[in-house]
Amino acid sequence: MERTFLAIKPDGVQRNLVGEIIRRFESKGFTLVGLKMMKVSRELAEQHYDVHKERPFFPGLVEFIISSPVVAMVWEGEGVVAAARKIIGSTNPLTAEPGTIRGDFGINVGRNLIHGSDAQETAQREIKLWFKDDELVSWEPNLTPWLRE
Ligand code: IDP
Ligand code: MG
Repeated sequence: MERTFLAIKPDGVQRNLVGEIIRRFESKGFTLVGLKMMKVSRELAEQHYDVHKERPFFPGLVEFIISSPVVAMVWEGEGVVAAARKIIGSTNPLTAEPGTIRGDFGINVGRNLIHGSDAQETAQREIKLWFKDDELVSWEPNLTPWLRE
């Protein structure tokens, strides 16, 4: 089953949006299979954002991610990678569609509340980077017949 990696960034945690953000993926019908609150090490932050290491915003981004706790999650469901990106909204919250997390709660690209894997291969890499196998829980929600035919 398809899985994606999501992380509520320090601004989402500090602004008390953890419940609101999780609620959106829960009520959509996706399945939570991993969840932990953590302070991110510099090494993990740098590995996670490795593709952006040459970009001018990289140092500030790493400092921000390690500045305060994040909530790391793995969600499961058919099509969850692309659907989660839609629920999150585009990178700049100022122009992100209303109804998305970033569109509803943010105004600045450096404070865009949540990370979501951008493709299935990225999701696999990020899940491995952030979670040990035994931190992920495979389970069958009783709701399944009411969510899909
Ligand atoms: P994404 O989070 O929507 O996938 P990416 O382009 O992968 O966006 O960038 C990763 C993160 O880097 C963004 O979520 C944002 O926090 C930060 N970022 C991207 N572009 C800028 C920028 O121009 N200024 C400041 N921070 C940026
Ligand atoms: Mg990205």
